[in-house]
Amino acid sequence: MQIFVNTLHTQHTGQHEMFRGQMVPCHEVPARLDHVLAELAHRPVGPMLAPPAGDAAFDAALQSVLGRVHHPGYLTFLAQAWAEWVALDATNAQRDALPSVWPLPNRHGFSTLHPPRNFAARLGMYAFDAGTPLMAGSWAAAQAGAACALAAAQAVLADMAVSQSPAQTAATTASPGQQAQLPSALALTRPPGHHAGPDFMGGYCFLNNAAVAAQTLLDGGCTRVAVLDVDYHHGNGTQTIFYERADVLTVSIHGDPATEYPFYLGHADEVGAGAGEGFNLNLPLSRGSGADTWFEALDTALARIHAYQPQACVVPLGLDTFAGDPISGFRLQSADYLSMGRRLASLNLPTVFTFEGGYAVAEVGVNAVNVLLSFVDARPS
Ligand code: Q9C
Ligand code: ZN
Repeated sequence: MQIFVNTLHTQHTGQHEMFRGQMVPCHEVPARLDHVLAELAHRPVGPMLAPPAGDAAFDAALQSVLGRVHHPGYLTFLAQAWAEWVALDATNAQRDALPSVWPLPNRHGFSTLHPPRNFAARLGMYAFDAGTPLMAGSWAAAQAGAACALAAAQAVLADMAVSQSPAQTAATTASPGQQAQLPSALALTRPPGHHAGPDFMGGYCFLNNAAVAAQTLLDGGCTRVAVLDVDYHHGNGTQTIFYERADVLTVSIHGDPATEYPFYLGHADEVGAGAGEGFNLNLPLSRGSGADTWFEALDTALARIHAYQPQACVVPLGLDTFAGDPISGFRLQSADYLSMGRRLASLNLPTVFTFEGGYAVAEVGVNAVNVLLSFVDARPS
């Protein structure tokens, strides 16, 4: 497994998030990624790499894929947001930007003829919560993270040689006698991405790294890509990006949005729309669910993905299903992540992982590496 590390991740270090009426220290902290790196140093899973620096073709590919996943107005806003925030008031340089006002499009509406000029009003239009602080380095860190997702997908594509013959690759992986080539890669990055939609940030996410990986796999010759989101929270951003498309099957196992963040999306009856009808599967589980329930849902997810016959898979890997997670409600134990890696490997697909949630900081490294190491150990090399 090739691991692309976002070396700029500490440029995004939030101070506070709004939680139950107070500002509390951020859960999504740089130490999370440091713990994964420390565990990988003890239990290596593959080479530690960086996306190509200063490579014009790579930079062009990054701008191109970001433009296919996100709206241009949103990307421009993100690129300029910090400068606008500081221009409002020089003392803002000491504070993270957070929204505190939102339009209610389904209730009172707002005039699309008069989009607001005010920065706080525009921040509210692009952000769905007050838990995703934006600071001086957020855009640089998020872009460098998306670059890791792009590089990870490109690395997998290179080893698939999918542009020659996707069908051949799929056939080869299925034949038992042969040593099939099953590349995998990880975008080891923060801030995370799966809550970021075409034109919205939230849930600690700005750019959707999993969507960047999926779109890159399609652009590289795959015709069908599956996304299997195992984070505790529904992947509302990824679902929204691909909701009307049949070339990406989005599957998410998560806390029931009736009680769990992000609340407004992630129900079982959301199956996709238009050309995408039938290509979204949500598997919401009650808060408090343990490994038995979770792995039953995983079997359902794997069966649906198998039926779709994708050429590649993207796994937004959140470790906040852990029993000790401070903001989540499932009850997986560290050993369960070994089983998770083995079960994911059983798909026998070229796979890109993106690092998402997981806020039991001391344990997130062990749990992440348990998935990754058991995944690679279960596959031909
Ligand atoms: N009472 C990810 O895991 N706050 N984002 C939840 C719960 C936001 C999680 C508050 C959680 C966002 C990538
Ligand atoms: Zn999460």
